[in-house]
Amino acid sequence: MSAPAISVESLTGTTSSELASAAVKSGGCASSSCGSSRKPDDMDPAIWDKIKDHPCFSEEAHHYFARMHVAVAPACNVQCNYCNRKYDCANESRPGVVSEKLTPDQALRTVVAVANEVPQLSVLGIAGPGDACYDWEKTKATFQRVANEIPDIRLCISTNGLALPDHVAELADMNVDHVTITINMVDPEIGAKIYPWIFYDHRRYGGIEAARILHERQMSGLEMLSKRGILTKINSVMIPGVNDEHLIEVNKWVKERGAFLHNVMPLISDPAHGTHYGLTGQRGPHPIEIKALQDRLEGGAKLMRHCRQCRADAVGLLGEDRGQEFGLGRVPGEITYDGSKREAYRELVAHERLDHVKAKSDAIDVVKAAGSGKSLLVAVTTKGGGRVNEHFGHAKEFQVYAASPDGISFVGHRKVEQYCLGGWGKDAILDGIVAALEGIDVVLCAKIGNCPKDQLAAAGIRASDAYAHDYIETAISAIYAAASGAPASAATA
Ligand code: CLF
Ligand code: SF4
Repeated sequence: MSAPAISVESLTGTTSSELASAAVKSGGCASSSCGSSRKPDDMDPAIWDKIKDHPCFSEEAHHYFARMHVAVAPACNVQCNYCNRKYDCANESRPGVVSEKLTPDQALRTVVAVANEVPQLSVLGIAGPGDACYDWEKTKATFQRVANEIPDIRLCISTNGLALPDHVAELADMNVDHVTITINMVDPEIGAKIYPWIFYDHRRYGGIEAARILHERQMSGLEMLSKRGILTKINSVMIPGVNDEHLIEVNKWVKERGAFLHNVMPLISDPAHGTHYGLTGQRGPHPIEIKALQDRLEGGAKLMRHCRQCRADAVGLLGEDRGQEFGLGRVPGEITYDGSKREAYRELVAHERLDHVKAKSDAIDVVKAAGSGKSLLVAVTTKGGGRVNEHFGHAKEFQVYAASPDGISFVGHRKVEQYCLGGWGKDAILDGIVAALEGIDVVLCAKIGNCPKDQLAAAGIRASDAYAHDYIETAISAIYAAASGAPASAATA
């Protein structure tokens, strides 16, 4: 599958008329009959409509659509042992200081500035640095202002669940149709090891009583959301020796209560962050332990595997963070929403996604037809659009896919430091990348130099830029078929 003359990957930074023209050249059209991408055949159309442009709720959508978070809700009613209030909410975010806390008016200006410049923007999330439901008035004021200005943006919150039942009706009234609840336990005895205290109904509770109240409120909030048809994702922080085995029970409970997705995230416990767990030596899980748990959870509540544990002020596609480009100092005091870039982008993406769905299906057929019992782990560099389109030296993460007789599936990502800065690659960084790619069989990227290619080869990893700008699955199928000794025609079908 060759790349179109103008592709989704190249759209950021173009003008709205260039975007519209790109849509026409690549076969997109402005009529509503071809304006939405094909839904998976086994999915309720109403659910597909809710997730098809949400980068967290749909793995496929994360290739095309971006989220932004606004840090408007700093207050919290729970203390988690993995959180230091100086940092972002670790429920939903990688610990790291939020650059700026915003008022609802400042948040509105920032969202408009991003929507005018980032055509992929589809979701506004409030995910810390505190709790979106506890700091409710600021959450509500922000959503009301933004929905008024940009009616088609999706609204999304992340919460610890303690104050959630008090606000489900208002969330529904405001058309918030995606909610994340962090649920780390369904047994208060385990909860007492995670939460030293909560603040509820005007007083502070500790120990098992605190965990019991939190658990009851979480379950009640989840059931209320499910009854109203609001899609709920459950985030669980995996804490080895505390709740790792227990998350199997959590998965069952949330599935029974209608959760749409379950996202198991690794505990981050760097002592430098000053959290209780960090300071007491509680370790986080190794990637292999997370994968093993996810594999055991298959068949339960559907799993999310593409989470990036993003910051509470993150902006952009998952895995990238453009928040610094839109700091308050860079946003005009007065700004008007111009939706033309987003509209043109959506037209182009609607066409591109149809093409991608077909290419992916063909690629899976090629892998199955290869008649091989082999499994390959393939790491891909991409900057979006579902294509192999990032240079090895520019990558800050690799997306990892498994190809096997069952087909091709996304299994996760590996973060790395950018190798090439200012035209030069750094040896120490390359060593780190090779270590991060342990277990990978093949690296696919848009361009790679001889030096990194040789070093990868010495570590037993083959690297190729022969599939630059192809769809990821198409490239993987060709590699898989070739490795299986399938005929060249099958490999390039
Ligand atoms: Fe933000 Fe969370 Fe909404 Fe997404 S993030 S509030 S659901 S819009 Fe997404 Fe980021 Fe993972 Fe969260 S990748 S940390 S799951
Ligand atoms: Fe920190 Fe979030 Fe836990 Fe509150 S809910 S203590 S902000 S991790």
